[in-house]
Amino acid sequence: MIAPMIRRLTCLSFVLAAAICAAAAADDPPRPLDAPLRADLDGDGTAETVRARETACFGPQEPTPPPCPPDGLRTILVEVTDACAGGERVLKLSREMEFISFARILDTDRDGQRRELAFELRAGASARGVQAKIVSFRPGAGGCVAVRRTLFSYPRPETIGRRPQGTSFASGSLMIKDYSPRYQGLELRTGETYSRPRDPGCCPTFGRVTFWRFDTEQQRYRAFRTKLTRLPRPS
Ligand SMILES: [Ca+2]
Ligand SMILES: [Ca+2]
Repeated sequence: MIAPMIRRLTCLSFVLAAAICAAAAADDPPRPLDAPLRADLDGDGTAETVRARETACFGPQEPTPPPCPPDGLRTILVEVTDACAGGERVLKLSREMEFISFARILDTDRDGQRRELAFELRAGASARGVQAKIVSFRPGAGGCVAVRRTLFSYPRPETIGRRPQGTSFASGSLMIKDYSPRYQGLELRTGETYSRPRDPGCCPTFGRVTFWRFDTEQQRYRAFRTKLTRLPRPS
């Protein structure tokens, strides 16, 4: 009498768990670039496509070629495609990474045209690997989209702050917002951490936050505020 009841309860909890899992999967918000972005990035009157291209899928077995299952681990890169010159031009814009934190088309250079592509990708078990960029475009040969300039690339020696002596860059991130009323348009915020050789992986010793504004005369980002702090030790 007890055993069938336990069995029924067990089955019921499996059914509930499956239902909850299915509901959770259905409710998962779409990831950035699950749907490609379309915009006239080079200003030639026709739209280009910004997409994430899967390069490999990782499961319990050997890596498999894409398409990857929707909730699985994968490597991806960001590219822009343009139907032009009787074919398709593909511009690869990032390294192979594992997650996309954001991909947005913005007017970051304040010329009144929303045509710059900003994105951030991450990689690694704790997503410590980072590559972020803001790219502007122009029409290139054969009417195909080409990179005009990379307006910001992170992390690079010129975009990470001065490291405290004896430390190395641990991780960082880029955010874009109208942070400062002193400057027109959008500003950037980079936040990064620096580790000492004996810091545990969880806990770098220092952090730095830097804000950047776009200098329209020089056509480049300039840091206008930066602050280094010593991070609290884990208890
Ligand atoms: Ca175009
Ligand atoms: Ca613009």
